[in-house]
Amino acid sequence: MIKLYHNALSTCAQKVRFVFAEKGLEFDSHEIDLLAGQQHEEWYVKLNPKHVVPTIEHGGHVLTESSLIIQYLDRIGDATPLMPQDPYAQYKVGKWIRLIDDVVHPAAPVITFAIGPRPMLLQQPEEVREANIAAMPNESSRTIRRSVIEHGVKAPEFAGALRDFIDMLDQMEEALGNGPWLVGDHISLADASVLPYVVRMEHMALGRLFDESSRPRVRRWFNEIEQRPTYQKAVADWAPDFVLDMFKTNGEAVWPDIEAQLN
Ligand SMILES: N[C@@H](CCC(=O)N[C@@H](CS)C(=O)NCC(=O)O)C(=O)O
Repeated sequence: MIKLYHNALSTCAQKVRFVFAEKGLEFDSHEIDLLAGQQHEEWYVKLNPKHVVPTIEHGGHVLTESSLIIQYLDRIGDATPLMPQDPYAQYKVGKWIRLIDDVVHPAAPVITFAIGPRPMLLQQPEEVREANIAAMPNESSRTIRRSVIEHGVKAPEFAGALRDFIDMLDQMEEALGNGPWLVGDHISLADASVLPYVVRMEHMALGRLFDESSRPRVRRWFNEIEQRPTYQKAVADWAPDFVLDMFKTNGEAVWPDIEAQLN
């Protein structure tokens, strides 16, 4: 059994759990409480020196980096391959994976922490919040985290992060003009890679950026994925209602400020 260290709402963990489900693979679940700072505990850092989830343990090996993990799962699982056979289609899947790793994922904590958990974090005693941020190993991530928690969607980093998410939606809208999935006729690792970031927008009340009138192909793609039992099992079932309600309320509250940045 593969051991998975993950977090219910982490984008990279959603991606990996979705591929587990699509490949019909099971995992032995070890949840890491990111808001409580469990990712910084010594035993976990030995497994994942970047202090992040997800991590898997399989066959005596420790594997990190969600994009590499999903490719590994695709190779070891028996179900229909999520990487197409055609070399050019493989290249296109690789480009989506790179877009997520290089551009969209780095923007995700900005979007998330400026909106969803921000009011809750502002209620924590400052020393608790600061201790958690201080334990993050990357200096620029610490600076950004402090800024978005302090200034919310008015933080200087927010507009650029939002633009990165919107560019992703535009690229999806264009790609989905060729068929129901991002690459080829079947769901692939490209769809799995992008999915959590679309989900994140939906959770933060940003779903209006891909509704039937703004980006109808992305909306239909998302509707299609939401109906898959694998989505239910890997993403929806892990998201606690009270957290989703909190994110949505906080997202609605800041929507006017976000909308102002779009014009
Ligand atoms: N490149 C890594 C990034 C993983 C990552 O950033 N994980 C986030 C959750 S989505 C995390 O664990 N953050 C820890 C923190 O916020 O302190 C991967 O793809 O696995």
